[in-house]
Amino acid sequence: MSGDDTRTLGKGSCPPGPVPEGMIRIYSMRFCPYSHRTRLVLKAKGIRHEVININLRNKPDWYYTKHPLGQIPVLENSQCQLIYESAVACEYLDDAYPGRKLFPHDPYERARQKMLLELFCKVPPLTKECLVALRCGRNCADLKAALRQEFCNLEEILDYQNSAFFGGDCISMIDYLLWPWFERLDVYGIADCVNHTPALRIWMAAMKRDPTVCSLFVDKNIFLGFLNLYFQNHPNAFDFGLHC
Ligand SMILES: N[C@@H](CCC(=O)N[C@@H](CS)C(=O)NCC(=O)O)C(=O)O
Repeated sequence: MSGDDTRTLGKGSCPPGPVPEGMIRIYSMRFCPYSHRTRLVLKAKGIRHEVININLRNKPDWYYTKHPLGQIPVLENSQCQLIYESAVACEYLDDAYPGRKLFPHDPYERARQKMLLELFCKVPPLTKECLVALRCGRNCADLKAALRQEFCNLEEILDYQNSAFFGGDCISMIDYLLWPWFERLDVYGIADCVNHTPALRIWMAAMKRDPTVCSLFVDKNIFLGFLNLYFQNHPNAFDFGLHC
C-alpha cells in the first residue's frame, strides 16, 4: 500500500517530514490526470513510494516550497530533490530507478515517443474544456469536433505502425503518458469522441487489460461523485469516496 487513497492536506496542515531513505514521495491528487501519469510509472516500475494528496482548492502554504505554482504532481526524494512536470517526473523515474525501462533505449525511438507526446498536447486542454462546457450546459460540438480530429491524428499513427501500442508491440512510456485522458473520456461524458477511431479503441481495450492501469483504475461512480462536488466548489471534493 503506497497510500494513494489518503485524505488531502490543506491550508493549516503541517508539512510532512523528510522522505525516508530508499523511498520517493509524490505530491498528488486522486483525480488529477497529470499525477495519474506519474503514479502509473511508479507502479509499473515497482518503485517504493508514498503519496501525499493535496487539496488543490485550499492548498497548504508550505506546498509552494515544493512547486513554485503550487501544481501537482511533484516528486521528492530523500536528498530533498524536487522534480515537477509530469512527463519530466516520469522520465526521471525511468532513468533513476532500475528494473523495467519504459522509454526505449534507442535514441530515435525515444525521440519518436517524445514527438508523439508533443502531438498529443491539445488533448488535455480540449478534454477539460469539453467537461466544463458539458457541466455548465454549454454546447460543446466544436470542442468535440476538435478533439475527434486530434484522435484521428493518433489513429493514423497506430494504423501506420500497425502495432498494438504507441511504442510498438509492448506497452511503454508513451502509452502511460497518454492513458489518463482516455480513462476519463467516459466519466467526462465524451466517450463518443472515439467512435470513429477503431484502432484507438482497440488500444484503449489493451490498456484496460494492463495490470498497472487496472491497479489505478478509479471506479466511475467515485469519479462522478468527485466531479459533482468539484463543480459545486465543494471543499471536500478531492476526498470524495474516502472513509473518515
Ligand atoms: N504541465 C503540468 C500540469 C499539471 C497540472 O495542471 N496539474 C493541475 C491538477 S490536474 C494542478 O496542479 N492544478 C492546480 C493549480 O494549477 O493551481 C504537468 O504536466 O505536471
